[in-house]
Amino acid sequence: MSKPVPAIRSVKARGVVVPLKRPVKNAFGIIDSGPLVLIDVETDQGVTGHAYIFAYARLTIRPLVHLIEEIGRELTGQPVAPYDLMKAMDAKFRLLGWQGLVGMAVSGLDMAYWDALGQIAGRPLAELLGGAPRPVKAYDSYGVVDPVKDEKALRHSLDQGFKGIKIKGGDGDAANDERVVSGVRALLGDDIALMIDFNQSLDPAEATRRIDRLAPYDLHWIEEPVPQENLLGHAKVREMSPTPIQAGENWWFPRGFAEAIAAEASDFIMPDVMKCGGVTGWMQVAAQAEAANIPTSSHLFAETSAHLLAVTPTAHWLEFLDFASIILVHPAEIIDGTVTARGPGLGLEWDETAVAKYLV
Ligand code: SMN
Ligand code: MG
Repeated sequence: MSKPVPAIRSVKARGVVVPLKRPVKNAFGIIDSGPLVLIDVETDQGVTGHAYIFAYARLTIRPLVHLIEEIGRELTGQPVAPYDLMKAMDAKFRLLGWQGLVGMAVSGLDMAYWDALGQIAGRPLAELLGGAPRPVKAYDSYGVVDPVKDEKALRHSLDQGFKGIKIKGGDGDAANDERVVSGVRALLGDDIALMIDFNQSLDPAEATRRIDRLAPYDLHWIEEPVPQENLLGHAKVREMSPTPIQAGENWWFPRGFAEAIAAEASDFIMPDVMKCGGVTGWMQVAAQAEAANIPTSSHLFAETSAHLLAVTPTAHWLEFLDFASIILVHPAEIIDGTVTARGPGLGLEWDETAVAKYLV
């Protein structure tokens, strides 16, 4: 006889705002601290599943904590079964819609469920999903940079073995983009992948103009040139672009990717595990990406994404943009420009002293 499925005892959520080593300036403003929500799913097997989500702003921490705990109250006593959780949440939020804070809460719960299952099995998530942890090629993700002021930091990234660097564009005019890209390219040399992220700040015509101007600098990808919901706009820009287009951090759940892929919006995709439906949603996105032959990278969440990219057939790059290290006992480690997933589960253990310090 098989063992009973573990059940939920309680769901707790806490908000923290952590300091960042490097603020992330983008086309619309600056992220100068890390507003996170930590999720703890206690099971009846003596194990508590952990996951964190990124609230984007201080303002959304409390609503997210509330959503997670209120949804969690209804889950108490039910099995730790992520697939069933997703089915139940789809039904629960069908009329409301689950994009936005609700989707972030649901995806976070899914991640914590998987973490609990991994801990109970005593195995890393990548193994539960049929693979094994392996070194995943990572790029160091910057905000807006100045090739002169940030030279030391960029050189440090190279010393860490990163073979890719992402910077932000669109916070000034096209000439400024070119000044920054040419300066950074000169500093990195020809063999490092250099990506630029416009964070949805351009219209299709302007995006095409700027991308043409940046063509001599051999960019690896152009990210979110136009608003994320403008799939046709992405497709138009892509058609004209000499450089591959990257997008996906703001597409919601596997359905969002199905629509984007059908629209031929992007050469590459980079699902965000907190917006694509957690681990369960990611695997469904990865299957679509394989079928459509689309290189797949991650957005934020290096610790969890290292597990997922290890079992993603078209795995491309892991984004390293560190928000959580400071509250983790075992932060993601960069070894020769790669990150290897750690278990058991997602490998997330809270440093409670740090959590107490940054709790809001
Ligand atoms: C980004 C999004 C949200 C927070 C930080 C950075 C950015 C990226 O779009 O691709 O990393
Ligand atoms: Mg981005």
